[in-house]
Amino acid sequence: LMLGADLRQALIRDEFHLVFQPSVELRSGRIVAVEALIRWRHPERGELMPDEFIPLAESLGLIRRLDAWTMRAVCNQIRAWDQAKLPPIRVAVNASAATFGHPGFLDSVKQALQASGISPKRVLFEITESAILRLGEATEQTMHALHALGIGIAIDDFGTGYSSLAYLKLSGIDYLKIDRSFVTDLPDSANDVAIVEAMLAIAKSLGMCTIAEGIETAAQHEFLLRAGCAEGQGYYYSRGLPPVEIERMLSPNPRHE
Ligand code: G
Ligand code: G
Ligand code: MN
Ligand code: NA
Repeated sequence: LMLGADLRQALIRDEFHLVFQPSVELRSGRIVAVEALIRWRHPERGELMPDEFIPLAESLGLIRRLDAWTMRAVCNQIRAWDQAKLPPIRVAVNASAATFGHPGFLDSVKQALQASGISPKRVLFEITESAILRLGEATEQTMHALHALGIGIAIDDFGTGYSSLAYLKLSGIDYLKIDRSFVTDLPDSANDVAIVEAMLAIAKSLGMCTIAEGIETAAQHEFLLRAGCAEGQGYYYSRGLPPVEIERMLSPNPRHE
């Protein structure tokens, strides 16, 4: 309850910042994207993680303002990286169901893009399958419109939503992000091997790109590479990093320490 009052203040006092977790092309090891992950620098409690305040923001009706903050911050970051002449990587943005399903969402996205002057192709929205299921018909239109703008759409935590696969027929889905619960026990678990191979096959036949989450070991990386997964994210490559660290990793002439 205390934290809820602080959250309203935090939006005014601008206590949030983003870290960026690299997404690596498995074949080449190149960073092709980053996922923006919000953090709250609480004046007394220190750095808070999203699971400590996103559910609160959702229940207090503050999530749209928080997600709008993230979107603006991401657009500004992309512009800054462009001005610094870094390679044009994609930046993935997590959006809650309430944000994605709101009638004003599309306009707010367009506005953020226009204000920053960045290309829509640089932005990818991550939405969970449970969120898609909760939202129904309006979601299809939103996804279609975002896709038409050139913005990418990823299904986050794929396989964990207790949902049917029917929503995969919706147009506009570009990426499936295989949830880390299926990656953790690779390659030893025969069940997870079978499930992940089936997910990769579905994605391939539907023309979607694949990203595996939570890769922590070389063995997991090797398995996913051989199985045909396109990209990977996880502590094996990097945790979420502040912008300067991303700049250092992407810089064409890295200064070695
Ligand atoms: O590393 P981490 O604890 O940051 O991420 C936890 C979860 O928080 C992720 O699954 C992600 O979906 C969610 N998350 C991170 N940043 C944002 C954000 O800006 N908005 C929303 N709605 N969710 C976020
Ligand atoms: O959006 P999403 O729910 O996927 O958010 C990613 C979350 O997963 C973040 O909390 C991030 O810190 C966490 N994460 C990223 N890479 C790894 C990893 O390799 N292992 C584990 N255990 N967690 C990870
Ligand atoms: Mn995500
Ligand atoms: Na995820």
